[in-house]
Amino acid sequence: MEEFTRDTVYKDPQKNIKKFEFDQKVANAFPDMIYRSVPGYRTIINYCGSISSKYIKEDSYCYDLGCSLGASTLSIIECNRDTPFCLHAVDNSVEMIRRLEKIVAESNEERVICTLNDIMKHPIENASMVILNFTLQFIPLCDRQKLLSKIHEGLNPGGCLFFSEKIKFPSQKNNNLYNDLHHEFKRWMGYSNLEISQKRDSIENVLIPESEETHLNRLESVGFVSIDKWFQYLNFCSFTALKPS
Ligand code: GEK
Repeated sequence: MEEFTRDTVYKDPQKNIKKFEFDQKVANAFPDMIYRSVPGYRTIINYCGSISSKYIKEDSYCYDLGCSLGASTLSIIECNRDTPFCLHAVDNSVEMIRRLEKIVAESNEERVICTLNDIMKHPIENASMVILNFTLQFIPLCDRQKLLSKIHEGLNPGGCLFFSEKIKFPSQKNNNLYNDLHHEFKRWMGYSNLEISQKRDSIENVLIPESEETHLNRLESVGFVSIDKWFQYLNFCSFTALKPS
């Protein structure tokens, strides 16, 4: 069994805060880190599984893009026990994908294929469902349209994109308010002010949030329909969007 630790990555004062990376330290603490940092994370993961069972079709592919340690992947597998399909879990962090490979091997699940790859380069085809859970925010702004267009192209008619992001609010006032509330959430989850501020400095310009309006316009512009926000907790949202049948 893989052993994961409590997130102490930013616990001690750091002289030079290095740019956030999905490295060994982060991968070892990732389940705890994301649970204590993303409001509503467990709900999103659980519903990702439930919603997938409405869309995943026999003999099709599902893609979990930026899968990390496979929380969405495993939720989907659990909710589609009897469906013969194949799930491609893709991440460009070697530390994440190696750990996920071990988890999948230990579960004897043959429907999951783990691939170390940049999602910009990964082919998408015959897809009944694509998951982008908190991944687009790490893709350079100039590539986001191209990625969504590729996902739309690779989805079968009626296929579903399940998409979750940290969002930015259009007004600076609201943005500051929700950032403060998010930091309060992290304090409730046991992070110190030092941990919160060091993580914030490290992830700035690495995680680039956009407004809900920007996301909706982009999804629409590449051809998605029935774009619905099914969940929001502070500045964290989750959407479903369909390729027309
Ligand atoms: C979850 N979805 O638990 N190609 C492939 N992977 C990438 C790329 C890229 N270009 N850029 C970033 N990643 C997961 C959580 S975490 C979100 C996703 C977070 C990967 C990166 O290595 C990391 O594993 C993941 O996207 C983002 O539901 O940490 O806030």
